[in-house]
Amino acid sequence: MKKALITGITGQTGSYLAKLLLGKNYVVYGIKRRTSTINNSTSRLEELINFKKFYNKKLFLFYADLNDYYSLKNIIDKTSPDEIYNLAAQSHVQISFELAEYTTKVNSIGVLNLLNIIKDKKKKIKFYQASTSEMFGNQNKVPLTENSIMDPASPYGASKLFAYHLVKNYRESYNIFASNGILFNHESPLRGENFVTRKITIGLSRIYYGLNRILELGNLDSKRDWGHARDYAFAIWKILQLKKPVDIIICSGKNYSVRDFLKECFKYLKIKIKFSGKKLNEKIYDKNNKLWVKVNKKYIRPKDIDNLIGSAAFAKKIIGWKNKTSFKSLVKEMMDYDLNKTKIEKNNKN
Ligand code: NAP
Ligand code: G4F
Repeated sequence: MKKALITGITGQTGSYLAKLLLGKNYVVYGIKRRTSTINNSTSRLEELINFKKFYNKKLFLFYADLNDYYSLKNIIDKTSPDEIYNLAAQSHVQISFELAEYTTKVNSIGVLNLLNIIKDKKKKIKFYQASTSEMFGNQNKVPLTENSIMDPASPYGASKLFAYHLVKNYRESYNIFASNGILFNHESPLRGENFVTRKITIGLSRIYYGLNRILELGNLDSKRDWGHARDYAFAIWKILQLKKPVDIIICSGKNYSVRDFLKECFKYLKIKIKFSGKKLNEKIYDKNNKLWVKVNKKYIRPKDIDNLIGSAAFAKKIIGWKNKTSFKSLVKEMMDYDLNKTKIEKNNKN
């Protein structure tokens, strides 16, 4: 029975990965952070924690932090994993402009801590690093490949690029099995509520049921290559099953703007809309002139990436992976989930 340690197990992709590995009969260890509200921190793992009969003996959570070297070493010594998936990060790009030092400490030095522990172990541990398309920044030549120039546009992107290079350097210097999965945006009903897709599906659901009045967003023109976190968790696992470490892009190969995402959600709701104004004055109304969405400069970043789109050709060749969930199905699944959740909340209020 294989043993895996997942950092970031309480996050979106970590929870999908945990479920996948438990289904493959792994023993799964995860780290969680101390929070003032105990249940909130593990809410995405509720299904796995509550399904005791099946998973109880195979899922174990420990308190640790990427910036607490001793806590990480202690857990790795105790559990002796075969594979470590490092998904923990301060993962919000806009917030990284405000928390630049903290983001760098977690996303860069945290990775260094893990690599140093692995380097000193006798046991060969396979290491996965959650690298990102944000490392590329604004590039004219698209689709982006593993050989594209990397020139990040945020403290988050820079912190992840530092970690990406550390992974390559430790692999080459100390012969450890360490891979970078360069993942493009992946979403789901478990996506953090302040990332744009989930903010939209929650925001529109709440306006639909009369619980909120308006949704405020930032840059509607930027394009992202969006996939489903469940599909991407599968790719992450496949990357660590290879015989040799790699640096590899995982993406859908298609991109859409934030405005396209909004349009698809309104289409799902069967609400006809019209756009008015430009840039900071842009607004979206329905046919009864009810205002649903407006741009607020608060959500515009000091610097943004306009156009992210990747090529999944190398992933197809090396791990036989191809994106499964279409943009339309992704929107549908997220809207179904948030509309249903909001409906229950509304009924409980009445
Ligand atoms: P997420 O939902 O924000 O989850 C981040 C996880 O990291 C959470 O479990 C969080 O714990 C944990 N964490 C944060 N700071 C930590 C620290 N100092 N010590 C230990 N744990 C810490 O992110 P995600 O969407 O699942 O993404 C997973 C990883 O992939 C991240 O590294 C992200 O940067 C990277 N990535 C994501 C995407 C994407 O589109 N989703 C694309 C490329 C790369 P709490 O639950 O306590 O906050
Ligand atoms: O949903 P986002 O915050 O995701 P972003 O910045 O692309 O980062 C995500 O994907 C990366 C992979 O490329 C990950 F590495 C990272 O951890 C994270 O998961 O923003 C997407 C786009 C941006 O251009 C942003 O300016 O949506 C635009 N946007 C417009 N209004 C907004 C909003 N983003 C957020 N979060 N909130 C808004 O109100």
